[in-house]
Amino acid sequence: SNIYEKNTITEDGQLMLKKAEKDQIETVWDRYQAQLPQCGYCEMGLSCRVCNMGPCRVDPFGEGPQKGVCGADADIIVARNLGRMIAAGAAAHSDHGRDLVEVLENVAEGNAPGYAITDVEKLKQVALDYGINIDEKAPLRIAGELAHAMQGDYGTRKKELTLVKRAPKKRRELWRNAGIMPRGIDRETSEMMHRTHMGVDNGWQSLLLHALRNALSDGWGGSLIATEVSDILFGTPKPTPNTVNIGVLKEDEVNIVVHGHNPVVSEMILQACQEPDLLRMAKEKGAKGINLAGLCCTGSELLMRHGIPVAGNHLMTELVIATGAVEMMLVDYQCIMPSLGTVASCYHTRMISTSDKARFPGMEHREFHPDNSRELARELIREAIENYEQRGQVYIPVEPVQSVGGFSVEAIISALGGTPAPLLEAIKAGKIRGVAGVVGCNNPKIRHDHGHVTLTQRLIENDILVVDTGCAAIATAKAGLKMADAIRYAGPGLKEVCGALGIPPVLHMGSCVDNVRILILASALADALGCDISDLPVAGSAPEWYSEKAVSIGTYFVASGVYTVLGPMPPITGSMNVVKLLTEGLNDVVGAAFAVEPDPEKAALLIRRHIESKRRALGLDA
Ligand code: NFS
Ligand code: SF4
Repeated sequence: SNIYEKNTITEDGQLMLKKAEKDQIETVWDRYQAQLPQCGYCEMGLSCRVCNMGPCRVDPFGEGPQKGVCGADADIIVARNLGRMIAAGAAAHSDHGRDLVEVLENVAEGNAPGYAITDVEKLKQVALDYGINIDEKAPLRIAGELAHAMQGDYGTRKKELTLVKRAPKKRRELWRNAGIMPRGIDRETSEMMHRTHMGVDNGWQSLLLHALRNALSDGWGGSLIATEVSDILFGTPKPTPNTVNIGVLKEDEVNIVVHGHNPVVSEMILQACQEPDLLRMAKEKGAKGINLAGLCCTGSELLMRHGIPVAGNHLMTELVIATGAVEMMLVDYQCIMPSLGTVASCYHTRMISTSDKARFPGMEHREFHPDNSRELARELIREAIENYEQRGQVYIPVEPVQSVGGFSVEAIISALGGTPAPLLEAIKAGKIRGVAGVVGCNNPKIRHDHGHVTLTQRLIENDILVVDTGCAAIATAKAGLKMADAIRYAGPGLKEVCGALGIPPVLHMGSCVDNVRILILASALADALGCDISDLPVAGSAPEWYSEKAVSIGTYFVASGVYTVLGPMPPITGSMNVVKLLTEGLNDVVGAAFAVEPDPEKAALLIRRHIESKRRALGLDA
């Protein structure tokens, strides 16, 4: 096999890599090769840059120094480094959530033209969760009070985050008893930064326990707020057909691509793309229309709510530009490679950064705020249309793949006829053995999409329903596992159930903040069975993860009671104490633990074994 096939399983990826090579475009895979061999100390988590007596490293072979200048040993250094990864991931999700709360507040005050309350039912329901009296109040007034109450969750006033009430009762008691109940979203992240300062928390166990609490403040706090407020503002997703891969770009239309995470920008771009005067302008310039496509999680946000096509996931973001077909790419924040501006400089593509907190070389900065979004989006689309004339040769080598997305918990429950009971019955009867979440990123250390697709195939073949999010969800969609007739890839039981419901065996549940939808689904199943999440035949996995956000997600899954298998090894092998706690000891603390298995075939076996053992413990196959 050639180098292209070694890097990615996808046809569009392979063909685009060839094109990029011809165009002399440097990609993420080239830079990864140039970094090899990567630092062994850092790979094991044994280097520390926390203070300026360092940097320090601990020798894993026991010959060189075993302590940093301050006296920290391998256990402390590894635990501190992992804690800081989780803090960064939780901060990213939660700050994204905060931006949505600010838009909600601006909508309530009438300062956000173009934004509105789209799902009033959900607004009311979340407001009730916050203890807000909604009687005879106008939606905008409720929205204002809800935004204010959510801001309280970010701070120090609370003893417990409001939305943990959606977790099963047993789980909340467990968190209280273990001392890991999240109190404030920013508080837990800030405390993690404090604890990992030199000379504060030097107990590797207490550091890791706080890391669980910090991750829970993301899953049951910042991310959950991000998802709920996105649904309130832009609508709760319903099953919608869509198309995926690089073939969604159109040769004869103005192609506009949104990349990043926050729907606050991409939703406004979508509105502008649909405006008749701009469509007319595109036609005057000789284009057949305006084609909006997404990348990564903001792509999944638009796909979930509007069926907007997605051109690719994380490792495809440079290659999308190399088609020469993109008039404009707009980015907000997170997972946007700082190389994109350089790639775009070889084509006519205009690169626009939109967030006050995220700048990139080779991009033009045009800042979006709730009060100027609508106007700015129109202005930028006009400029993108102007740019159509500058196009050179275009290379779009594949046809798009059909898929179905939009499976919010509400949509799943409604597909089931209003209650989770039919899903439970299918699980009890053994037609569906269990449910697995396949989530997370791409990483050039793993053949692109191979982990996601192979693992998902093995699971559905064995009657395990797969729910996915983020770049994993885009991978399985591209592989055809979400086509209307994808049940042919499923085992007999899963095929029967999904066939009857008219759903694919792999359900796209959204972006990475939407992993909380999986938590809510698991809680609904646990409540219906009268058990805890850790008793359920469910599992999680992140076969190709790369980001700090993914570490936070994996950790809040485990802390919520979900056994989670990671593909790439996190930087912890320098401390066997930390490795053992995370892979075994946590079972005694939270009833779940991590496993690490880069081979998706083997990871599928681990998950199947886990699901079968949970079934036995519940007495399901007696
Ligand atoms: Ni999630 Fe989305 Fe993708 Fe990974 Fe990045 S885009 S938030 S972090 S790479 S899945
Ligand atoms: Fe070195 Fe300790 Fe400072 Fe880390 S905190 S850099 S181990 S002296």
